[in-house]
Amino acid sequence: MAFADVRVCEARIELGHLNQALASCNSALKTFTASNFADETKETQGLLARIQLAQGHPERALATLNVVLDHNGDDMQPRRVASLYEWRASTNGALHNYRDAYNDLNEYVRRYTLSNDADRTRQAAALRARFETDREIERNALLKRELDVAQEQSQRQAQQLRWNAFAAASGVAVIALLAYFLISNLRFRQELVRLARQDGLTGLPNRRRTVELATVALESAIANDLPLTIAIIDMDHFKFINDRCGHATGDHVLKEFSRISRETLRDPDVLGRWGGEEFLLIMPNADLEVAMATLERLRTRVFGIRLPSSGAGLRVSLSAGLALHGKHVRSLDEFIARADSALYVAKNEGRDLVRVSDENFLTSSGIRRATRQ
Ligand code: GH3
Ligand code: MG
Ligand code: MG
Repeated sequence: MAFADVRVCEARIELGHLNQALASCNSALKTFTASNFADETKETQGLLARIQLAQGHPERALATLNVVLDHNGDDMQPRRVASLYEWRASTNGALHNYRDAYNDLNEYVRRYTLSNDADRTRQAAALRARFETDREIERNALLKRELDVAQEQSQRQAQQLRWNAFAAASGVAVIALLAYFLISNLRFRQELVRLARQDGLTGLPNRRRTVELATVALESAIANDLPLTIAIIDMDHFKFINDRCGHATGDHVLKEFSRISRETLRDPDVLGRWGGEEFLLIMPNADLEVAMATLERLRTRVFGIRLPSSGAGLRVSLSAGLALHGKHVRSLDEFIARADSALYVAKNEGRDLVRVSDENFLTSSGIRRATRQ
């Protein structure tokens, strides 16, 4: 209420309603004084001085203003002080105290400038603060936008990484699958090749493979002018062994023979299953003497193959026909045929024998001796 009274008082002074203004200011002054509102009290007293001056009591007005400005206005808000000096200048002017009036007017101008400067500084500071705030807000918005973009980018990268990992894993899986198929296929092919070349019972090269190996051996012997001897080996009375001891025993004998051959033969020698209980032995770089010795070793070892009790009185033996490569051999077939005919002789002469094809026999005295023994 007191604050309203002050404003009303001020308005009434402006309108020239001095008595009413006086009533409002006195009412306000009473409240401010009672409440110890020093600043407001002095402002109200300043207004009372204006009323006193307007009512033609400059001495009272001066006394009042002197009280208000007892600390040169240093105990008041600066913006209120300038106008107090202005009124005191007017009061002093009315009292013809021109010197004091002049001083007050100077003080008024100084205070006014000071308060104006302070206001401007305050406004500038407020403006600067607002700018700073706006700039901070803008920077925050920018940072947020950058953060959003970075987040979006990292999400995209994570997604891309997931895709890459998935693609790499799929690639690895496909490669592993392909490798598996490739290896399986390779193994399957190797197995097929093995089956196509190997005899299932004895593990020896089968007839087809034996022909290939014999062909290579013959070509090499011709090309390098080296000796080559072959032998057709046939189990004696094998049908009889089968009949007496059973087919399984016959199989066992054939497998035993292939095992013995592996232990007995020289490195370059190759034994192939020619068919049934017949075998073709290829002996590269072996003349008839070496070949005879090899056959003799085989023959002796085979003789030691044991048969079950059902075969009591039976012995495993072999007969063999030998042929040595020479001028008279024109083809592998002919070569084998010569060995075959020597085998025929061995069978005819009583079995468990090694015989040499005619031409070779005639040309080798050493063999003559060997076969006689
Ligand atoms: P020879 O002394 O005249 O050669 O008489 P042999 O009984 O050995 O000859 P033959 O040709 O009359 O009989 C060969 C026998 O070999 C007949 C066949 O059943 C047997 N045979 C052929 N292949 C196999 C085989 O893989 N396993 C067994 N157990 N027997 C076989
Ligand atoms: Mg036979
Ligand atoms: Mg036989």
